[in-house]
Formats: sequence, structure tokens, C-alpha cells
Amino acid sequence: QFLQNIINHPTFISGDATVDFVKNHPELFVFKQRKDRATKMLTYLAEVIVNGNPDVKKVEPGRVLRKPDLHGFDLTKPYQKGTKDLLTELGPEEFSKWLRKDPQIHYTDTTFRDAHQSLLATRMRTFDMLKIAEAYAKDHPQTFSMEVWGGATFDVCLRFLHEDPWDRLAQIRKAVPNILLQMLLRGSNGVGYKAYPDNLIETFVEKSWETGVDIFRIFDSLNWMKSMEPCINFVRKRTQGLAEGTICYTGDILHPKKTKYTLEYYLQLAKQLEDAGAHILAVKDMAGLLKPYAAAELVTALRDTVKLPVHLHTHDTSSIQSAAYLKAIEAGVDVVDVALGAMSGLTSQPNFNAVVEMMRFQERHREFDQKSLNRHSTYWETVREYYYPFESGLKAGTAEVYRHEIPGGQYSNLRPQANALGLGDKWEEIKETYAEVNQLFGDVVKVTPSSKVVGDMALYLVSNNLTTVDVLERGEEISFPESVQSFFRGELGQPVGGFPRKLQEIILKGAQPFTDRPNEHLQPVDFEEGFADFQQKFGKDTQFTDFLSHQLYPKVYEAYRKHLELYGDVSKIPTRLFFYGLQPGEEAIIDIARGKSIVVKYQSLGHVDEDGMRTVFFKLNGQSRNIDVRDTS
Ligand code: 3PY
Ligand code: ZN
Repeated sequence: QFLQNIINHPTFISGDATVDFVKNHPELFVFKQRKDRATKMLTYLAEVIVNGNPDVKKVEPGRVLRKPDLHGFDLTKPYQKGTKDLLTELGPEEFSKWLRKDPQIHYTDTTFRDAHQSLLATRMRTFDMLKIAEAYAKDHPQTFSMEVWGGATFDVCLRFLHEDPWDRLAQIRKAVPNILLQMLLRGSNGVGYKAYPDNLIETFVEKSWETGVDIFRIFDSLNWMKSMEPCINFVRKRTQGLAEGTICYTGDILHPKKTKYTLEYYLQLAKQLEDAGAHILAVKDMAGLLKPYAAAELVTALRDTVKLPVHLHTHDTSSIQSAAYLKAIEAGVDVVDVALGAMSGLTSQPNFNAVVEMMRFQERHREFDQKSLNRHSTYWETVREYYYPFESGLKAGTAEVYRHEIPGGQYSNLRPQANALGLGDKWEEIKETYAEVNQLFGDVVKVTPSSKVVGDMALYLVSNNLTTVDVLERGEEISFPESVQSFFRGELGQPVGGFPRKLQEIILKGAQPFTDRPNEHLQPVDFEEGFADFQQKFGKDTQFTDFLSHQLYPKVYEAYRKHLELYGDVSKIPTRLFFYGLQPGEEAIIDIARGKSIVVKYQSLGHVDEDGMRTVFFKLNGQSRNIDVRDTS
């Protein structure tokens, strides 16, 4: 350890160490106490037993959580060939042509990404996905793709679940070698909430492909081509995957008085995406505003305008979106996004199991074994019980979405955000203010990160008892949230039709906005030097993908490392224990690494001593082990 401290010391590395080096650097004698994996895991469990998981705001004692049933899943059968094999065989251009011609409807299963982002604030853990991923791939090889990565999952993985998102992707890839894996990429904002240097996004795309992503759904939160175009190029240049150019749908093309987001507007954007080199065209209806008759019109016109296959995504917030799929399928849509029964509906995607049945005995039907889909749904139904603290509280579909236009992926997050600010009882007012802020901003496309800006402003106004009229009349006195200022400076790009001038002046208070790509103002990342510095700080055992995580979310990554140092790899802990700890007397078997398990028994809890510490008494593989934890209550 002493030698390690010397050779990793910056002065030693820089070659400036003199004979007094050891004498002048007492920190060389500070030895990190290396705890073994099992002790770290016990420390985590002890923390949760004493203080709870800080991410779980309300535990309901006595709530019965069923154990997910994995009986009946046959893992001995071989993988059948699927779309991943076809992409490898055909390459992206030919694959795209094949998809456009294939007459049967295709399905993307969003259970591993958007479904839980939209129902459970993105908290689904890798543990629960890996339990079923291989069985899914073997049972449903005819699935077009599985959306498993990107969007908010990257951030939440590191920040709240203390997991490595790259590791999640790699493990899913291993379990699902036959079906295309898909990610959601926020154009120049990557998997974050702000613009990043172009070369960072380019390398991120390349590493995502190497780790397992096949389809990159590339969107921009303002439908700004200048943000999407470079990403489409990165996918084409750096991968053999598919670039899915995306239209974010808002408004209502059938509404005679809505003249901003018209059918012509969407067709023009589709053409631009095709010209930019997209292999697939996606329509991302993030709030679920695309009504059935509009879907028929839009899909027909899009397929007449471009030669690309069309992939439709929606959220079932209103509860009528399977009707939109029906009309879209009749109009020739090539792929629709669905989620397995128990993870579908409300702010998530329409119900996979039911949509398959809707199509049965129709000419575009694609065969899936309903019993099998239902068995997988039952697995998710029980798993979902563990995540009850993250449920949004929405109990039924609501036509209010046509007024507030809150994206499904934001809904499940905005409500806890409001609760955290003590505005839980003002939820109705917040939704209405969200709609008013949208109009104030000039009716913008609202999807991450632009939707976050609208949400932040709505929360700010409600918590300060301000209205949108106050903003226009006495905005000079108001200091607006940072995300709102940054949006009006042009840091997320340019909205359709530009910013409302007067409001922009009020918010920026004289500062000059940009009108070009915000990325162009950013210093490119020096990967060689940057990675070397990173390893210097975080250790030689870190990977290049860790460096990318750090580039995207520096503070979140640092906190993740600290957690890892203290508690080890918590992704291996079963979900009930991860969120709620063990009950006195309970015994659990935890697989801490491939082929290595530990048996943990929680015996009892000591009293708080005068220093505020408590001892948690465990048995680890039959031997007594005590862990001292500070009681923070
Ligand atoms: C995301 O960007 O996370 C989304 O899901 C947008 O709908
Ligand atoms: Zn979505």
C-alpha cells in the first residue's frame, strides 16, 4: 500500500520527487482500508436497516411485497435468430429497405427503458431486468427491438441506483444477442440536459454501439435539425447501427386553428431527416397527443413523403393510444412502441399483450404467444410492487393531457419534484401553470430537456405565487431559474419560430443570446490527456466508459464512486433489500459475483450509543459480523 501511494503520487509521477519526498508527504502513510466485497455489502444493508434508503421517501410498514415468480421460464432452449442477426447480415441500408417492405407490423418493447421511466421515475434496477432478459430474448425473438438505454436511465442509474449504466447495457447485450437493442439519444444533449462538445457525443455514440446499442433514436427537444444532423452522421460514420431520425410530435394537426405544428411542418422535417441520412423515421409522441385520426393522416403522408420505414412512439396518458396505433397500422406504420402489460398504460406505452390481440386475424398481425407475453407481464407485475414509492399516483387515463401536454416521461418525475418543494397539494395548479408557461414561451416542443425548462418555470411560478402575467409586467424584478435563463440564451438551441423577443429580453436582462449551435462554443474534449487525468484521480482500474460518464455527469459520477468505495457494487443486491433492507431474523442469499454467493442473516439492532452509533448484528455465512452505523434520525 505504501509503495502504491508513492507511485500514484502526483509529485512522484511528474518526476519532481526529491530525497525529502517521503518526509514531506505524510499522506503517503495514510493507507486506505480495503474492505472486502461482503463487508461493503453488509455495510450498505446496515445503513438501510438503520437509516433507510435515502431515495425512498415513504415506506409503508407491513406492505406485502410478493416474490417475483421465475418458474416456467425455460432457459435451456437456444436463442433463435432475430433482427440483430438480420442487421448484421444486411447492414443498415438494406435493413432499412427490408423493414419498409415487410408487411407485418413490428413491435418495440420499451419495458426496460421508457415504460419504467414513465411509470416509476426510471428507478427499475438492472437486477430485475437481468432476471428476465434472457428468457425474454428466447421467448420472443420476433420482437423488432428492445428499448433498454438512454433517456433518463443513464443519469438515474448512476445518481440514485448507484449502478454503472455501461455495465447494464453490456449485461443486457449478453443476455439478448438476437434482438436489436435501442437507445434514446437527446441529440447534442446526449443523455444529459445541456449541450455537450460534439466530439464527446461522437465518442459516446461509438462506445454505446460497441457496448450494445444497435438503434439510436436521435431527437432534439426543439425539433432542431442542427442538433440532430451531427448525431445522424456520427452513427453512420462510427457504427454499423441504425440512425433513427426523430420528429417530436406536439399540437394537433387536425385542429384548424393550430397553425404552428401543421402536417406540412412535420413532412418538411421528415424530408430533412431523410436527407440527413436517417435509416428509420421515428414519430415520438412524448405526451400522447397524437389522436387516432391524426395518426392516420400523419402516417399516410409521411410514408408518401419519405422512403424510410416509420416507427411510432406514444404514451397512453389519455388512455386512447391503442386506437391511435390501430389507425397508424392501417395507414402503414412499420413499427410501434409498446410495453409489456403490467408496465403499460397511463403515462407509459400502450399494452403490448393487448395490441398483439387487437391485430390477431388481421393481415398485418405478427404472431406472439399470448401466454408467454402474459407470463412475462406477471413477472413485471410482481417486480413493480417493490417500486411502489416511485409510482406517480395517476390512477386512470386523463384527457387533461391535451391541455397540459406534459410528456409521459416527465409526469412521473414532476410530481415528486413538486412534493419535494412542498407543493404536493398544488398539483392541479402546477399542471395548469405548465400549460400557461408553454404559451408564454411561444408554444414550444416539450420533451427533455425543453420540458424540464417549462416544468422548472411552472414550479417556480407556483412556489412564488406568480403568474405568467406577472412575468410580462414585472419580470425585471424576477430572478428566473437557471434552466430558464439558459434556455433563453439559446443553450438548448433554437425553438420553432424563434424565441418570443420581449420575453427573451425580460429574462436575459440585457445579456446576448446565441443563435448558432451551442456546441460550437464548447471546447472539444482532449481524450488522451483527459482520460489520463481521470485515471490519475479515480484509479487505473477505471474504464474509458467511466471517463465518459464523468464527462457527462462529473458530480454524479464522483458521488457514484464514493458510494462504490463505501458499499461496493450494490447492483447485486436484490431489489427489496436494496430499497427496504432486511427484517430482523431474515436470511438472504446474495450473489456478489459470478459463482460467488454470500448468506446474510440480519439478527438484531443495538441501541443508539452516546456517539449516535448503532450496531447491526449479522451472521455472514454463519459467522457473527457486527457493523456500526451512525443513526441519522
Ligand atoms: C427522455 O429524453 O428521457 C425522454 O424519454 C423523452 O421523452
Ligand atoms: Zn417516450
